[in-house]
Amino acid sequence: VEFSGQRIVFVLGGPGSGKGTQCAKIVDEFGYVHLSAGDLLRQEVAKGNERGQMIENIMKEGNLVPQEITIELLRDAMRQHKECPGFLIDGFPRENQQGIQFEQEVVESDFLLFFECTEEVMEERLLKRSETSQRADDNIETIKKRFKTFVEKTLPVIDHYEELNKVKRIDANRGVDEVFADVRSLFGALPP
Ligand code: UP5
Ligand code: MG
Repeated sequence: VEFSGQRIVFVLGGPGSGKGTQCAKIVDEFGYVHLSAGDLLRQEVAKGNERGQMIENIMKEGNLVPQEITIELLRDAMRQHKECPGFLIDGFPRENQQGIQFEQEVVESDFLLFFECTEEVMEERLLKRSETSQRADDNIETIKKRFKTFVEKTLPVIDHYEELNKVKRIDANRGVDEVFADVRSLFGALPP
């Protein structure tokens, strides 16, 4: 199998729950490779070609990009890191069908790390970031649409993996360091 021996962690949580922030800290401490599906898509947008424009329009509406694109981007990125202990697949799968196709065609996940956070807290963080960020989806209209997509499409993914006993939940409403203290214990306790 292509990625055998490497731990595969899906990292989910609503928009602004702190997925990217916590993944960066896991990278520093545990040497995992962090692949944000959203970042990979934004890199495609930056190419400025026709496909990039299509992706940009979807993201501005808070909708989901066709999974064939995301899965191909993730697989290509994973192939560049054959030696790492594991992958943090951040912001993916966004709906159940995406997880099914990824696990069939790329690799099965070991567990799903879920950053649980209230919309009130997430909205405040994203609006604060919007003062300085270049992200086209950090405006109140798109933020509301991202929340709606998360509830309708992505929460069922959490339910699905919950049924398989593969969800590890973290209370993400707290400060960065408090959240990471829990994340650190979790990763520190994983079998080698
Ligand atoms: N911050 C973080 N943690 C904090 C804490 N504990 N206390 C206080 N502040 C905290 O954090 C967000 C902001 O909050 C930052 O300013 C941070 O400093 C602060 P971040 O770590 O960036 O949170 P994250 O959960 O990563 O938020 P992000 O905005 O990236 O989440 P989204 O899920 O909305 O964005 P993503 O990039 O994953 O997806 C964007 C779009 O791409 C989607 O809407 C969708 O259109 C598309 N997409 C797909 O179609 N398919 C995919 O598979 C993936 C994405
Ligand atoms: Mg992110």
